[in-house]
Amino acid sequence: MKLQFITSNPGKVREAREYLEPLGVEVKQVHFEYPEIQADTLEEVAEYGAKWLSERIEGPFFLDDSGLFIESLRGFPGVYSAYVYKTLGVWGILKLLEGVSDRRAYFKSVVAYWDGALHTFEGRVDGEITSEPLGSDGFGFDPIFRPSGFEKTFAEMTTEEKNMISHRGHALEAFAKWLKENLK
Ligand code: ITT
Repeated sequence: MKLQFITSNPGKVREAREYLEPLGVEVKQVHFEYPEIQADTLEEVAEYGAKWLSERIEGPFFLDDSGLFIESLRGFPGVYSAYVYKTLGVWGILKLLEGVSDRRAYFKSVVAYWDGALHTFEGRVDGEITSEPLGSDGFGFDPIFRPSGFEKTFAEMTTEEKNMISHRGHALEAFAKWLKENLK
């Protein structure tokens, strides 16, 4: 089957393809700007976006809304991650954490799938913010995020390694399981 993935982010597409294509799901990237409302949670942002798109896009599609939540910054940048990445970047985050010993953070991803009804799938990965950027793979905040129990940052991992433990990998896993059970 073929599914439309509404996103402007090629890193997300690479990860979704790597995960879903071996399962027989072809992923077609569709660029279609949708409103990302100002809300407290990723779930609200994803659900609003999916409903808005459902009135404008033919056929089933999914989107992914994700963010980096830093404990000592009370969850910032969270739902504002895309904007903060564009404005402050990884160096801006490192600057905010200068001298801060509590480096705990997590990534969260909400995948919203629309097929006439809305289905959402979530994933989370815990880890810490490194003191410097490491690695050149991945995208976004990957060079400064080291998942718990690993020596490498996400940017030092292959897409396959990252998918096995990441927030998006877990959300895609739940999504793939649901597709398998519901699309017989
Ligand atoms: P679309 O909305 O078009 O899909 P986007 O990049 O704007 O693309 P989001 O609104 O979900 O995506 O923003 C999430 C931001 O959080 C993203 O731009 C990255 O900076 C960061 N992010 C999310 N997942 C990440 C990951 O797996 N690795 C590194 N950074 C990530």
